[in-house]
Amino acid sequence: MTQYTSTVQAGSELFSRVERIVSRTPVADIHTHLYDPGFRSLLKWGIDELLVYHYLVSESFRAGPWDYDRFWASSTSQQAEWIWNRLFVAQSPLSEAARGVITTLNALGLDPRAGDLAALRQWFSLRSSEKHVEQVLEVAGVESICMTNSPFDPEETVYWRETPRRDPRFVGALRIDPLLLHWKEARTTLKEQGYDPGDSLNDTAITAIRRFLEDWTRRIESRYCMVSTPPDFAFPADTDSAWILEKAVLPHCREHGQAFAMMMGVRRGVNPQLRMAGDGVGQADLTALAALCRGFPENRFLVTCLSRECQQELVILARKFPNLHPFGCWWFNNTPQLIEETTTLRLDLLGTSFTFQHSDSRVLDQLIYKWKHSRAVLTQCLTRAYTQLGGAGWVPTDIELERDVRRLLGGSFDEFLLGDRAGRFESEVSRAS
Ligand code: RAT
Ligand code: ZN
Repeated sequence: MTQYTSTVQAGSELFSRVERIVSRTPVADIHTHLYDPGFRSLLKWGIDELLVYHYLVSESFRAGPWDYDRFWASSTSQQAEWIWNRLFVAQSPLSEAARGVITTLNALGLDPRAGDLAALRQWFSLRSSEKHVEQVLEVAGVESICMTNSPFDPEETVYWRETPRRDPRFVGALRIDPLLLHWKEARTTLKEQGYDPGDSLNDTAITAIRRFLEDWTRRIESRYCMVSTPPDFAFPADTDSAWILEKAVLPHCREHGQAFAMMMGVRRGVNPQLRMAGDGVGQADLTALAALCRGFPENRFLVTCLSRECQQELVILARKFPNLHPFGCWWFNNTPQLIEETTTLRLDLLGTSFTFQHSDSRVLDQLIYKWKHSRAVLTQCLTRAYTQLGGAGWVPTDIELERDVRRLLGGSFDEFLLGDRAGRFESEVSRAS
């Protein structure tokens, strides 16, 4: 009985220590759709952008009669108004994405219940984007942000041609979905950009693809190369995708020190009428991932899975392959319940050798809620884990807590990308002796 009481007391003291450290440790957000402010209108922020987030678009279509065509023909501010009325006026904003808007507004000092949408719009309209970026990063506790940079997106490539002034906190990451998933379309883009791959997928094409990847990797100073894959993605396989991956992408990654990120299990266009909001989920075949990790030990794979059913298999594969690094609770997994489940599983089986979360923010202000909500769950998961460790006879110091939290919020990712885990271990051992 005495022991039980003291464990509970230690637990609440521990909770406060963990909470303090988790809340003040800066985050490296390793996957977002945000842009460096130098890309001007590509960086989205403000109340209307928050409201037309595609997670909320799909929810708003559930809240009453719908007319897809009318919605898409409307302006952003009309769409925002429609979503506001449906999800925030006609009902309580209980879903994760709707609650996120409330968390964000409150953290910015705005009362979402006090005024109407017009008052919120007025507040945002008086801000400069520079000041807003500073405030949001400060409030969110985010120190660096990986973008998603697609050489296949004409809106984005225009900016790269201008060599924009770069903010070092916004880091490049090369996104290559069309190259691996839609070779015929990708071939046209390569050709237009002066990398003629010819008509068949042969050595000439591979040389052109590698030049294309090399140039873009340099231009955007890419931190890693990434793709999202459908549930039926297979490797090895007699497909264009498997061929390009093996002959061009993986050698490119090895040669240029790029990890290869795979976001597995997205079923695009389940309801095309919803456009970007119409994507769904399917269970990925992780035997493909195992084959990649086994067959290409010199490549490093950063992986997140969209279906809940894949999470345990991913973690177990990571135990088998040091060249595999699980990251984040992606998209439909970014809910408190699933973050808690996934993170507990990862802590139990991997310690701190994974990246706890990425925000996937598309609107700058979302950094605030995504990280506030995720940090709350991390605090719970870690408190439980350290309480169990305490029960085994190991009470962590603040320095140890800080080290572990830093690793989960970006440190492990850095180590994985640098591949310096062995080096660090050796230097730590020699320092200690
Ligand atoms: O979470 C999202 O916003 C999705 O639409 C996707 O962008 C996904 O994160 C992806 O990068 O494919
Ligand atoms: Zn994304």
